Formats: sequence, C-alpha cells, structure tokens
Amino acid sequence: MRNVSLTRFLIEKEHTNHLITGDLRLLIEVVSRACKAISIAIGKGGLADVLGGAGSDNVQGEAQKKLDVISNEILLEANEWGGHLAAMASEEMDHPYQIPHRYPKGEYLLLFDPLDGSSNIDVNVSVGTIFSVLRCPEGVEPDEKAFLQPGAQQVCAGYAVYGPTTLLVLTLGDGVNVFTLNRETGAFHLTQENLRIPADTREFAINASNQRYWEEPVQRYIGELLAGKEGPRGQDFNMRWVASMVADVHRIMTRGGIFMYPKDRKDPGKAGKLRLMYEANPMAFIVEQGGGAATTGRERIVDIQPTALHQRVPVILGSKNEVDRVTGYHA
Ligand code: AHM
Ligand code: MG
Repeated sequence: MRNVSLTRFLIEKEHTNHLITGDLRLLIEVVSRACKAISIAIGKGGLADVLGGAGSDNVQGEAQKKLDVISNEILLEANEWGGHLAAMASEEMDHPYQIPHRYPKGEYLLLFDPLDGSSNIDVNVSVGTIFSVLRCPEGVEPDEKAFLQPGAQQVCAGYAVYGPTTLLVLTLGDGVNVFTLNRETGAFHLTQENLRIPADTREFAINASNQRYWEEPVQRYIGELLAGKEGPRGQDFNMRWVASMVADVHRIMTRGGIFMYPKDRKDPGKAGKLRLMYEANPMAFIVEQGGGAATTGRERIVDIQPTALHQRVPVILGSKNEVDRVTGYHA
C-alpha cells in the first residue's frame, strides 16, 4: 500500500476529489490530534493517576471516570479555537458547548462520546472515541435544536480505538478508511482502504445478561443462533462481547458480525442503552459506508428525526443479511 499520512489523505480529498472543505479537513486533523492526546493519557494509566472514578455523574446519571473528564477536556480545548466549529456536544455535557466569543466560529457542529466503553478502562481493555460532524443550518443559533438532525445528514463520522494499536476509522461518505497511529512519529497513516463488511457472518455480540428483558423478535433471533446446527439456521454461531462499542464495531468492520443493544423492558423509560447522536448515528454511518446495515429493529438508524441531544435508541448493526433478518422479525 502507498504510504499516505492522514494529512495527505485529507488534502487529496480536498483538492483532487473536492469532497471536503478546508474547514472540514482542519476539523478532522484537530480531532485526530485530540485522539492522539487521549491515547497518550490512557497509555500512562496508573503511572499518572488517571484511572478510577472522577467522583461526578454525567447528564445520564452515570458515574464519570477520570479519563472521561480528561478526554472531554482534550477534545473541547483542541477544537474551540480553530474557527471551524459553530458548537460542540458531548456525552459528558448536559448542554452544547458554545465557542467562546474570543474565537472565530465556523459552520460545523461536532458531537462526541469522548471515551466510549470507559467501564473497561480500569481493567486495561480497549476503549475509544466516537465522533460525528453535522453542518449548522445557515443563520441558525448553534443551540441544542441545531444539533437535532437525522444521521443521514452527517458529513463525516469516525471512531478511534485505543487498543494494542491506536486506530482512527473514518468516513467522509465515500467508504471507510483506517489509519494507524505511528507512535514514534506521532502521525496517523492509512493502513486499510475501503473496508467492506461481509454480508454474512457466524458471529454475534449482545449482552446476554439482559435476555429476560428482550422483546420477542430478539428472543427469537438469538434463540435461533444459540440452537446452532440443530436449529433452523443449521449452523453454529460464535459470540463475542467486549462491552466497548468501538471494539465490538471494529471487529465487525474487520471480519463481519452483528452487534445488538436492542430495546428491552429493563427500564421502561429508556428506549435502549446507546445514545443516538454520538454513538448510534456515527457508527451507523460508518457501518453503512462499509456495506453493512444499521437499524433499531424497526427503522434505519440514520433516518430517525432526533428529539433530544442525549436520546437513547436500540441498535442493531453489522453484516447486512443478519441485520435484515432481525429487522424482518420485528415487522
Ligand atoms: P459508555 O458510553 O458509558 O461507555 O456506555 C456505552 C457502552 C458501549 O461501549 C457498550 O457497547 C455498552 O455500553 C456496554 O454495555 P453493558 O455494560 O450493558 O454491556
Ligand atoms: Mg459511549
């Protein structure tokens, strides 16, 4: 493969393909630098006293880890002064973050889950950052309402995985590309082009401890997979659950599979566990760009008209034929 840095890749997308604006290129570069800084902070672990809880809760009432707060601050500080953003929103902040008056403003809205899977941090298992980019409608104040656009309007989405290697997986709406951080030079380099998810799979990911709360279509689907060779599918299936969405999705991007955090009856006030705007939408965009599918069981995730910044949705994504099958069971 030709040796292409993220910088060169983005410049070619801007000048040769005219796919992105200079501001969007700057935005992605800045986010990638923030991910590098987060990767370094995570890598220090116990040496820098960054593990453990922060002693605070986020807007969804979940206990924040120190690294949740650190990662959120890294992303805010990196992105606030460059003039490419109108506002930012994060899993860790109740309301959108407005660009301080002393800095220029741009046309994009950036949303992120700064450290996804952070319950895995203290046990040294992969975590990641998920982000989504929208355009702020012209002449509109970048308040919470401006963010409430269907995922189909994303202009870019990506995630970083902080695992044995640090990866940045990116879509600009023309396929999915993977960049690996060279820890010696500090640059991201293109290592996989145009990732494609196999349409069929024998691997599924779901938190089976919630089984008693699942709805009928999911009970049926998982029951059939578990029945294996002797069941209606006539073949055995394998199961994986990292409990870091970035790691589970990245496995699916690499070798196929289906990931489900479906609607369940555990908490009638919640439609699912994962958040639409900065988890489900960016991952759905990436998975669809890789030839996979992403639905709630009832509709395509990126078609949902959001009603709140932190709203939750059921998520079923991955290999197309399996996602279509479960979605069909809901019909
Ligand atoms: P987080 O954003 O607070 O880390 O929560 C999201 C995570 C996902 O990464 C993962 O798929 C899921 O929660 C795991 O949930 P569970 O602990 O119920 O298995
Ligand atoms: Mg998350």
